[in-house]
Order: sequence, then structure tokens, then C-alpha cells
Amino acid sequence: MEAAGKEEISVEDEAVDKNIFKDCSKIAFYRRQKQQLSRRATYQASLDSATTGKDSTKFRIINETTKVPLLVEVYGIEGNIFRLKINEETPLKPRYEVPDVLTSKPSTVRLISCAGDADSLVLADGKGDLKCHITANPFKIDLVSEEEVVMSINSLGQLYFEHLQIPLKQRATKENKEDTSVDASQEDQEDLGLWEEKFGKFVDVKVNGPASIGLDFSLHGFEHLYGIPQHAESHQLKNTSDGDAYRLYNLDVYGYKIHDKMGIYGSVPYLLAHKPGRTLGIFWLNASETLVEINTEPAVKYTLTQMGPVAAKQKVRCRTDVHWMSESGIIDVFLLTGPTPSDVFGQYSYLTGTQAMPPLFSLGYHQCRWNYEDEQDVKAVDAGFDEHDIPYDVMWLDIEHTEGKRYFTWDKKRFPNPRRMQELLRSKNRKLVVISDPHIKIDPDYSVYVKAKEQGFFVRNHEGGDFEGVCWPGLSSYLDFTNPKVREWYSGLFMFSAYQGSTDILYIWNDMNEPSVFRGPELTMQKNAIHHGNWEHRELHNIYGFYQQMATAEGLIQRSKGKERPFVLTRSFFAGSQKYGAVWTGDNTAEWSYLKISIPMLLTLSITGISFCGADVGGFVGNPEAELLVRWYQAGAYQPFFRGHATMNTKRREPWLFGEENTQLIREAIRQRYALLPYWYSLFYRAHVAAQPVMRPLWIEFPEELDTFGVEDEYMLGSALLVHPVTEPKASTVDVFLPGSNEVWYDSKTFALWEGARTVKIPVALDTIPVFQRGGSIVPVKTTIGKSTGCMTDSPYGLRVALSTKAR
Ligand code: NBV
Repeated sequence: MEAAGKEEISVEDEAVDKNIFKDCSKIAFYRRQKQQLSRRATYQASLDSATTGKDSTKFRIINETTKVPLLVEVYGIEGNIFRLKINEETPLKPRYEVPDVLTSKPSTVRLISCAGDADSLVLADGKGDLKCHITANPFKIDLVSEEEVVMSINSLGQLYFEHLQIPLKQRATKENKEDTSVDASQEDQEDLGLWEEKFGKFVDVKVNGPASIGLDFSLHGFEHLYGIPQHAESHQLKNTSDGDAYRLYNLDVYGYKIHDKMGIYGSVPYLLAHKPGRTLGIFWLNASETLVEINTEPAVKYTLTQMGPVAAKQKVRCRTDVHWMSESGIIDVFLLTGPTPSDVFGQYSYLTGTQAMPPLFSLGYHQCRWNYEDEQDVKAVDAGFDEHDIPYDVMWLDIEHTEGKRYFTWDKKRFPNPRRMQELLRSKNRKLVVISDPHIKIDPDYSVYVKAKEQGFFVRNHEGGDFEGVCWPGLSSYLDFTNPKVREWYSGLFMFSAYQGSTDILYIWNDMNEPSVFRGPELTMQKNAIHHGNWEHRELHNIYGFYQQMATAEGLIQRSKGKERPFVLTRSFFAGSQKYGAVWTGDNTAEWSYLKISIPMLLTLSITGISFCGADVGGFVGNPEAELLVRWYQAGAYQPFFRGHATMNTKRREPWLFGEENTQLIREAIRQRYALLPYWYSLFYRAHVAAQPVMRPLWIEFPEELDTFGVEDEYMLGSALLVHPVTEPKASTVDVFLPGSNEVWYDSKTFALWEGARTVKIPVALDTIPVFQRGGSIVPVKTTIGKSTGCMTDSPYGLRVALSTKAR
């Protein structure tokens, strides 16, 4: 590793220093919203002047204090979706609206105004089942389905919109001075971070001043919420306390802490709420730093004596309030009304696309390490798999394979003949994945740098020069992937003619694309860096990595002249990243608790569209003991993206290095993965064509069964297999919950039959992976296993048929 890297991050440190990152109290827009909302200035809608056009119904709302008018647009979208947009009616300059995430312009349905006067307006989506009841004063919207209010918007009065202002210094007249939504004395200015915000030694100068937005949603009858990755947290979202909101801000957090709501590598600002009979989704399309607060008010139970018989009969419903806050942009929110979980998946995929269909090889096992040293090392590891009769598909090369971290090059000493190395892998139907990060070494002799520089393809600093930050290669500039021209050019770098030494078995891994900047605030880019179109980085921070993966995937498609499916793994992601490939959960740690949390983390990604996801098997940081490694392989074999990986300075951990008994256990786990390949491939096909997640929390398959709503130590693969990985050391039994009163389940190993709707104690030995097949299902398998997926084309298929209750 070169000096630049070592100075900045000690790769031996196991615990993250949380002081590098902000908590809510250090986020100025959070403090401002909290302070201002306690003053409760309300909005009033002018419904008498509402207009309904082909696409939307528009009206104006006004804040009683600031008097600044906002324009509200309500859209009905095909498939039972509503869209609500709120922007300034006449902003000083345009505010950022996230481009490129929606797959196409969603088809609108004309809203019909059913009833209305100056105080209220009722809009129906045509079929008459769903209605938006808009109340003028104070402004709120109720979403009504079959006469039941399922969601209220702004019923808590948390609508917050900082309108763009002329910088204080430029304001000439007293009149202008009063024209401020955040009325702050000079002393308060600093604390409120209106035009300048300090964090440690960093100062964020905001040329546009305060621009934050917020809105509340009350979900009636709901107390189970899921989504808004990425956090190292439980699958079911927790209530947030003051100052501990879920943060969506893409950050490079090495060895992140678990059970924490801090932002890590990616963000999908989309959550689902579920109760028996209905699932809803809220997709908050905003790419700036975002915070989400959640508060469930449990149902109040009245007793006859307290309230009298009439009140007791009224069922008081529980309610969950969700409060979204973003640093800038506009309010653009999609309400997905279900009613079933799969309807919500369909609605979300209609907006953002479905999972890209992975090439078959990428569903096999991937072998990675930072780093495989040289061609000889690759050859030896590759041979090790064959010697130990362990199937694998993909060898991975990390940053050290390049000439001084210059991506698209090879270290000539370590990898003198990359083609020869790829031919060796090809002979066994195997592939190679190499890393390509977004930072480009500042080096006048590096052609990628020179060409990008010449064409003005780097993100700029606020003074107009190229942004420069330190990363693995030392001082670097960062490609501005938000610019379509940059993406086109970058895609071209993957052409075989441009990328010397690459062949058609080479695929790509995008890392550090939050983006990670070693000396930057919170280890990322300054928010006032400038992107294409003159947008500040703060507007689009969370979508930077999305764009790199998009350009990379496009490059791989073009290089094959549109014939082959790409494979691109990304660390950073946003809503819609599923269209471009796979995501992993970054730098986890070799501890049992991280193995355990991989399940809820992947379930959350899966239900927010990203089916192709995985966690580093073995744990990236630290050295797993043999038992943990074995259990991790067993769990990983049943997770969608299956890759072993380890940081540098860890002990080598190829599967055969832990004694014959453990080699056999790992071999068996990987072989089970390969046996199930036809099932995996079919599940991905369903994810691709019908938006059904591959890895599913139990509540999706059993949406009426309350007992399933909080389960996160087991899950379904498709609708046929239930998996309960062993995540505790020295386990001799696991308690497996088998849902469904009308279901039967078969132990995949012993074929023992269990009735559903019970928890069973399953004895486990070191070789047990608790997997159960649902009665009434058929699982396609391969009955012989080869060296790699490509070697199994001719292996016979088998069908595992499990009889249902009816057939017995
Ligand atoms: O490229 C080196 C590593 C990589 O192995 C890992 O998977 C990424 O998450 N990368 C982070 C950068 C260094 C982390 C200390």
C-alpha cells in the first residue's frame, strides 16, 4: 500500500471512530427544523384556485409566517401510485430535482375532483377506490382507501420548506432582511448553519444558504415499518429518539458499528409499512443528506369501566409517524398504495426498474482478498479450489493489481501477462473481477487522468478548479459521473481496445464511490464541490455511486456490442441501483454479531429493490476463527451474492486452510449453493421480470401472520425455501419458526416433516444448515456439481418435490 493510504486509515483498527462522523446534533438543517417546528407555523392551501390538468392537480400553499408561496402538485400514477411534489412557486433559481432514477416518465392518470370548496378538495384516481382528501387550513392530505384513512400527510404540521434567499451580505433593504424563513439573530446564525456550517476543522460555505425541506406522514393502523437502507440495523425499523434519526448519507465507514442508525455506504430513501390486509410504500426522491424519524403510537386499549361501553367499542388504532428531512432539493414523494407486498414491489419497480438479470456465473461463489498478490498467487489459489474439489466461479483482484492505483492499468511486476492469467481462468470456465474506483490519480503521465482533465470531466471545487482529494493513489481528482458525457467516455474505457490486458471474462467492482475522500469532512467530498450543470455536491451526494455503476454497466454492455449481461458490484448505491448490478454491505467485521446482522441488512436491501446483495463472507476486518468462517460460508451460500473477502494484514483464509474437517464443511456449503443454481437463477428471473425479491422476510410470504412481522434471523428464498442460518458459536440447537397454520415444511437434510405455525427446536451439528422446503413447492436443482457454473451446463437437472397438506 502506498503512503497516502496508510496515513489516513489504519487498516488494522477494528473499531470505527464515530467522532469522524456527524450525529444529528451536528447537522445544522436538523437543528433548524427541530427548532422551527416547535414554533408551529402552519401552511394554508388556496384550494379555490386549484387547477386540474391532464397530469396533475395544482394549488398553492402559504406559510403563515414567511408568506412565501409554495406550489403543490398531486399526480395520480398508473398502478395505484400518488405523487406529491412541493416546490417554491418562484424560486430564486431552480432547485435540484433528481434525474435518471425514474425509468421513464411515469404514466399519469387524470385525477377527478369529486368534491370541493374553499376548505377541502377530494381527488379520485378514476377507479374511485383511492382518494386524496385535501384540507385547506391547516394544510393536510389524507389518503383514503375504501372509506378508510390509511395515511395522512402533514397532519403533524411538520411541512418545512426553506426558500432560497439572497445572501445576507447582498441584501440592501430592511424589507429584504425581514424576508427570511429562518428568522435568526447574528449570534444564532452560526449555530443554525444557514450560510456556513462548521464540523471540526471543516467549514461548509453555502452559497445558496439554507434550503432544507421536511414533511410528516402518519400511517394509520401500522406499527411495522421496513426499508431505508443502508444501516447496520434490524430489519424492522425502530422508533427513533430525539437526536437519533436514521441518517441517509453515503459514507465510507470502515468496520462500521452495528445496531446504529448512522449513514453508511448507500441510501435508498424508500420505506414500506405493513399490517394485515395492507402494505404501503413511501419513496422520497431526494439525493441530498436525509434524516428519517419514526415514532409509533401504540393502540390505546380502553376498558369498559374507564370509558363506558360506546367508547370501548371504537377500535383505537395504532399509528406510526414518519418524518423525512432533507438538506436541499424539492419535496418529491411517491405514495405506493399496495395493497399487497407484491403490489408495492411492482409499484416501486415501475418507478425505478427491476433487478438486472445477473449472468449465471455471478450466482456462483466468488473468491476475493485484498490482495491476491500476483499472477502466481492467483494461479495457486485457483488450483487450490480444484485440488480440494471446491467449486468456484470468480477470482477477484483488489487495488494492488494496478500500477500505483491507476485503474485500467496492471502492475507490470505482479501481473506481467494479464491475458495469460485470464486464459487460465477461462480454461475452467471461470471469470475475473477487477476493481475500478472513481478517484483518478493526478499524474500527467496517466492517460486516463490526462484525457479526463483535458475534457473537464472532473468534479470541480467551488473556486472553479478541479476538485482534488486524497485517496489510495495519493492526490486524485474525481470523475463527475453525473455528467452524461463523462459517463459515455468512462463506459468507453472498458472497450477491449482501450483497456489493455482485459478480455471478455473480466468484470468490474466499483469501490470507494460514496465518494470516499480521505481528508474530506466525514471522509467524503466537500458539499460545495461543483458538478455538471453547476449543481453543488450537497444536492446529489447520495446518487454519485449510482452513476458510476450505471456508467460501468453500460461500458460492459457496449464492449460486448450489446450481447452480454454485465456484472458490476458497487459499494455505494441509491434507489434504482438494482438496474445496474450487485451491492455488498462493505467493510464488516469477523465477529458473530456481524454474521447475524448480515441477514436483516440483506433483507432490507432486498425489499427496497436490490435483490442482488451480499455481505463479505468471513467478515472483512479481523480474523475469523474456523467455526465462524464455516458458519459464514453456510449462511453466505444461501444469500444472493456469495463472496469471500478479507482485508490486507488478515491471515490467509482460503477454504482449505483450516484443516480437513473444516475444508469438508465449507466444500459442502458451497456445493449446496451450486446444487441450487437453477433455483437461484429462476428466482433472479422473477426478480427481473416481476420485481419479486429473491431473499424475502417472512412477512412477505405470510402477510396476514403477525408472528412473522418481526422475524429476522430466518427468511425465505423465493416462496419455497426457508433458511435459518446458524449465527451463534457452539450451537447445538436452533429455534426455527415455521409459519403458516395450513403449511407443512420438510427439513431439506433429513426430510423430517413439520406442521406450520410453530417454533421447532432443531438439533444442529457443525454440518447442519437449517433449510426447510415448503409443502406444495418444487425446487429445481443440479444433481452433479462441476468446477464452476460454466462447467455444469450439461449436468442433469433434478426436481425436489415437497407434497402439500392436500396431497398427503
Ligand atoms: O480496495 C480495498 C478495500 C476493499 O477490499 C474493500 O472491500 C472495500 O470495502 N476498500 C474498501 C478500500 C479500503 C478499506 C480500508
